Amino acid sequence: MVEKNRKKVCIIHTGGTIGMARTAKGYAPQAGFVKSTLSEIRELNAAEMPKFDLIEYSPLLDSSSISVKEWVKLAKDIEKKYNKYDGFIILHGTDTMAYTASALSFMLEELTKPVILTGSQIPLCEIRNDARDNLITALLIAGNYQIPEVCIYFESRLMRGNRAKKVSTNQLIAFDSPNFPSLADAGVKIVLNDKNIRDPGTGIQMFPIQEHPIAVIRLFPGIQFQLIEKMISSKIKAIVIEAFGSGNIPGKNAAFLKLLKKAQEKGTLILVCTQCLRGAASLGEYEASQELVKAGAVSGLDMTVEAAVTKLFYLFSKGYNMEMIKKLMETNLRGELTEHS
Ligand code: ASN
Repeated sequence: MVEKNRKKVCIIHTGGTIGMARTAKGYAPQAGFVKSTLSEIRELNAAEMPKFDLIEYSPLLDSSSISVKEWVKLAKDIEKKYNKYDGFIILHGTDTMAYTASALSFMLEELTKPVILTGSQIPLCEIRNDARDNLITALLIAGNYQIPEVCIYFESRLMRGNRAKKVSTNQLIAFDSPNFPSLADAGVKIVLNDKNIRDPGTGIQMFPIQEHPIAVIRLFPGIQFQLIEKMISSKIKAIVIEAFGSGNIPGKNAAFLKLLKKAQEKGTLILVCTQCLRGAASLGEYEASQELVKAGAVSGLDMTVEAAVTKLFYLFSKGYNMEMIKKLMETNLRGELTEHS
């Protein structure tokens, strides 16, 4: 009876540390390794656990090699298998997990089921690892809870994917969601934070995104804007400026003002995010952001750069005109930002 009612989850393995094995060249993805290891984890057969199918991509990738092509493949596979499963798990390297989660949050429109990315800092092949717990809890959540969002599960926290950020290379708490609370916390019990979870969509619609010519410029004192100005041409569609504090720039720097003017003349969208981990870009708050306001810059508010970049790809792929894209960049589409009150 229980067997009949058991939920079904599709696990898609893309690569990353979780399924790596020791090789002569250091940890590297190994085809078939996750499958054989999962068959040895007794708990996965418990009645409370959902049943699962495992799909292994080939080649398995360190996530530093994952890009738009893989995002589209993932989104298409999820769309194809959507009706067969109650939820989806994506095993993914941690390095670019927040980018993939953000991209999927935009591409998987009108989501009604959980899509949870997880991975680990230590591979499953090691005696002491975070892989086993991350996978078991992510599976339990994907199978048993109706969370219609693309999420990241890592070290006891379920986070909205487009709010998450990798914050540590060596701690097991590798991710944070600095500007939005957890969707669920897995302590002694798994506690859902219902009020933070988005309402379900009307039924999946997948929109494939493409890459577009955009650039991210992180400001630092002493930056030579003359070098960057050369990059601005009518070919570049948007620049994301990672500004200081609440969106401030060296407003008296002639080379930077020249760059802003050139971007404006070429019709390049100027998006301003903050370098700070927490809080938002708030243009006009300080005199030091006035030149951005004058240049018609758009505020990235409290979006992560990962969300900002993937959202730009999504909106440019939709073919909207520049005015519409500017408006939507400041609009909450998937819970990725907090709108001005
Ligand atoms: N380099 C690995 C990756 O992103 C890191 C990890 O998964 N912990 O694929």
